[in-house]
Amino acid sequence: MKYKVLEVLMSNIGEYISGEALSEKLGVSRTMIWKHINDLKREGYVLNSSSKKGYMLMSIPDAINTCEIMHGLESGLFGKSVYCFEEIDSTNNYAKKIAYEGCDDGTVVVADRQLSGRGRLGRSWDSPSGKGIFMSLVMHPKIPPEDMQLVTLGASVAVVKAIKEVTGISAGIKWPNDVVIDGRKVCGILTEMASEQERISFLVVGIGINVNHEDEDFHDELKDKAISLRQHALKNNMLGEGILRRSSIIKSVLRNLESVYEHLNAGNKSIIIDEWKNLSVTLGKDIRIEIKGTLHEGTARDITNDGRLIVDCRDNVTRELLSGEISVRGMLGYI
Ligand code: BT5
Repeated sequence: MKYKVLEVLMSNIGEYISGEALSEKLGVSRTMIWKHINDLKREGYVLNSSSKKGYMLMSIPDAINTCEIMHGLESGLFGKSVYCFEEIDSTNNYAKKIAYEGCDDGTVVVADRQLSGRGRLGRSWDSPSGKGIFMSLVMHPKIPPEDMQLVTLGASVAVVKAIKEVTGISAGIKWPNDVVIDGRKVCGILTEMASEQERISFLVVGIGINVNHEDEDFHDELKDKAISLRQHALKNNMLGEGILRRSSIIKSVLRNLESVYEHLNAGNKSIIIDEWKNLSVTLGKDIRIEIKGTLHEGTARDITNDGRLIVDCRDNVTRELLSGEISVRGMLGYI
């Protein structure tokens, strides 16, 4: 109910709405409305209260809640069902649980903080409170399991577009799943699949984006390989109103990812591949790859139409790499 009150206030931002009107509209007592208003104030919403005129929403914090995410959401399928948590072990874990229980295609799970955020291959994802976006989407794509990698590539394209739309920052994609700015990682994507008899039962696409981290919010071992949007924006005098609103970025990711999803379901793989290639910072680079403990050096030439990286190696062998089994490092630094 608290977020129903917020929804009405957000639709009338800058205008007073009386306690009586709120109570009639939402079918709860004025005392309950007053209690919810106080709760919202505690969450950082700035509200003017006037005994004669009622309540007016003045400013909105960078909060993660269902109302913030669903208000003004332009995607149709993605975000019809949204689960928000202040704290959770991992949004991917929760998304997998509800996917097994049969939740809808496009269900979104978001948390303000993760206690055991996960990366690939048992690695962890640093997820401090109030700083980043930690979200997972449940999808039932109409594609064969071997094309799953395209969903990860498409998700990275959607993230780059959303970052550009909301903040003006240009990011690139390091194959297969990292979004990078200034050679540092700003976003990681973890796609997990449940399949049966040659078909995908569901995918969970987990997206972590560093948004408002300051230098001290990154552990020492991440300080020179991670970056937040805020850090880049501050360095480049791009931080207009002084705050990057995580919910705006989430909404833009959902809209852009929905368009990727529609292309994939319609069999238009080449649109995703071409967009990915335009944003790639890996193609054309000399890279070092590790396959089952052996190091190879070569040039990343292209990707296949199911998303494998084609590398011309120095030993004159061309290798096609599928994510998950290898690690890629640039010869010069992180990319
Ligand atoms: C990834 O793995 O990049 C996938 C990360 C996916 C995180 C999201 S958050 C929502 C959803 N729920 C989850 O539990 N996970 C997903 P990988 O390529 O394995 O990269 C992991 C490595 O990135 C770590 O070993 C660190 O070196 C580095 N790293 C960890 N946290 C980071 C951060 N916040 N920013 C940049 N780099 C980080």
